[in-house]
Amino acid sequence: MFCYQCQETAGCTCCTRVGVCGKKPDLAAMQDLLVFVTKGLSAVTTQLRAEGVEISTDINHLITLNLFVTITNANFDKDAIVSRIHTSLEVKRNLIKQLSASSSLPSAALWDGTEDSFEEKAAEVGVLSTKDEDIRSLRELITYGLKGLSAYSKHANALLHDDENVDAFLQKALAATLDDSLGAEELVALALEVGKYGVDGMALLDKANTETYGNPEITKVNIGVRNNPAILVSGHDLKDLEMLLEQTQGTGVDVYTHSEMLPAHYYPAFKKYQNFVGNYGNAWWKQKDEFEAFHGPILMTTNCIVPPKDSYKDRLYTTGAAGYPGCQHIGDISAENGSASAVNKDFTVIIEHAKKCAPPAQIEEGEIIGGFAHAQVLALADQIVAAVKSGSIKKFVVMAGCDGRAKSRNYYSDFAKALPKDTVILTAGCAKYKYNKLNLGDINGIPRVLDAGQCNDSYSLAVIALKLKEVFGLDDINELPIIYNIAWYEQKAVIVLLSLLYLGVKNIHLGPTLPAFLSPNVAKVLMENFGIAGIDTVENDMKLFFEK
Ligand code: SF4
Ligand code: SF3
Repeated sequence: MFCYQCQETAGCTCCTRVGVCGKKPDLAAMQDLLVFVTKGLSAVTTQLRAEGVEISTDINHLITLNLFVTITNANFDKDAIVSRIHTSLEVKRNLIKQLSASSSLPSAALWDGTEDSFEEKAAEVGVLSTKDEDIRSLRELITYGLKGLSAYSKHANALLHDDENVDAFLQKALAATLDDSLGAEELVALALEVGKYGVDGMALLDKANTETYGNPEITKVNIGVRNNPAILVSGHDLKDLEMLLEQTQGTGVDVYTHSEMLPAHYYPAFKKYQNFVGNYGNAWWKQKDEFEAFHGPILMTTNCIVPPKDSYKDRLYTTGAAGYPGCQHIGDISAENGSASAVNKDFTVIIEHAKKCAPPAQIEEGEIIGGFAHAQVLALADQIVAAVKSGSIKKFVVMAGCDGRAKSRNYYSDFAKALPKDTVILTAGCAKYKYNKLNLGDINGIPRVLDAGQCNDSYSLAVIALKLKEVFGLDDINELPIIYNIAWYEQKAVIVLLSLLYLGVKNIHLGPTLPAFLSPNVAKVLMENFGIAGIDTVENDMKLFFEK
């Protein structure tokens, strides 16, 4: 195996024997093959579109879900991946028949095979099949960005919001990674275009979320527990949470959020559920201890799964893109019926399981505050602008992104603590858990940590920045008093990064390490053209940001 798609890749280089995330070589091989087949399928759909043929939303969704299941620690179930390869090959076979000519298709589009050939083919088509280090780096940068975009599209699709332009681009860009005629310059341009569609994809999800559940608003979220049996919901899919909350009404079972599901509490629509108690635990990587202490069943709606301990494995359920062998997967009943109607899932088995479990053990108590997505922040714009003009707020620090296991990530807690008291942190994603319980205080009533929501809500931070640029009458977003110090882990952070670059944001600091998939030359292009940089010690970075 060869995988270097996430920040925790072995030795900051690549995982070759087993993934640090727990991915085994046989699973890695099938994921490589699924990506290859999906690229081939995308070359076919792209050519069909060029011939004027409409591609169904079912096929668009198949492609995005194929990419989503290969995101770091989303799906460890090899059988589920193999089954998606079969489905994709079948769909591709049927689509090729509709083409006027298939002669110009790349070999990935033409490849077909039975299951006994999958392993052999997988060995030929992994990351290293692109020999040139820079072309490989750019192709992977694009592919990882598209994986992130797929995840966000999938969540919007679950709320019946689709954007054919985003899907058509996603497939065109995937197909372009197979095109040997594209050189480094063209691929750099394509990576930025991925960022453009990243903005569109996040805007689509923002529209889907806010039209369905209302605009996030300032909310205090309980981090303690009650004395009822309960279900813990993790991941990013709000539709899954909504269905579970509906189905738990009157059952005596409470529901808690975990990690990236925390921001669900900020949406008005979820506040009506009396059994929606609060948030339990921290970022994904602490789940081994926290899931054990929770006592009840856990529903993983997306990444990030840590291979479970035996002590709670029977309590771990997956749905959507998530999967783990031996853990029950809750499917979409509407999809099984072959209809493209609204997602429908039956969580009875989890609810019944919860009833037999002890209430969660309390691991924390108190409240945390959040809900500072664009509408809420813009409602406070006058107060914020006044604070900037009076000098009470000197700088904003965007610290969005992911959290992770690496000890070096303590940098982010220390950095937050060391920030001058006249700075405000703008955050989104699970990176916040490094500092959202530090009680950093407020500035004239404005909390010093403004949490917009999930990683996709980084879109909100961009909207806020663009609004501030307008209010202050600036020509360039980079003239704003905003520092970007972003933590990354998996591929959703890649689409967020490409989106920020597309919006013209310069001098983003990325840590705790730069991506291993950036070759020295590609890293140099990003540094020279966009001022991308890594992080140093907290002390040196404080000097860099505040003593200039
Ligand atoms: Fe390694 Fe990350 Fe790939 Fe897992 S996803 S195998 S940890 S690089
Ligand atoms: Fe976190 Fe996985 Fe990225 Fe959505 S939950 S930010 S790491």
